[in-house]
Amino acid sequence: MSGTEQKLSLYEFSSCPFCRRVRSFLSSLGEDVESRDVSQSREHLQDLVNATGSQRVPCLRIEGGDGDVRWMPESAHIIDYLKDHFASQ
Ligand SMILES: N[C@@H](CCC(=O)N[C@@H](CS)C(=O)NCC(=O)O)C(=O)O
Repeated sequence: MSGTEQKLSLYEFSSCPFCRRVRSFLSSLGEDVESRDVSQSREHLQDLVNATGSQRVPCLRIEGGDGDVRWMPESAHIIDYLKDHFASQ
């Protein structure tokens, strides 16, 4: 990821079509965002549930340079965010 102070992680699992949509969009941008597969890691799943109150994926975790953390569910919202975020670089 270039030119940003934000650290992005995508909570997802491979057979989820909404997750695949986000992944595919990231690929089209040529961006490499850390994947946190909730079907492979109990810790990632627990972090997601603790933060959002739900197991629903995809969910984008956005950590700002100041350590502030936001959690963004909904594939359409994530894609809009990625468009804005990467288009501005
Ligand atoms: N409208 C959501 C749908 C996401 C969704 O339904 N994800 C499924 C997996 S494909 C899920 O996490 N289901 C478990 C749950 O909702 O707790 C989006 O576009 O992101």
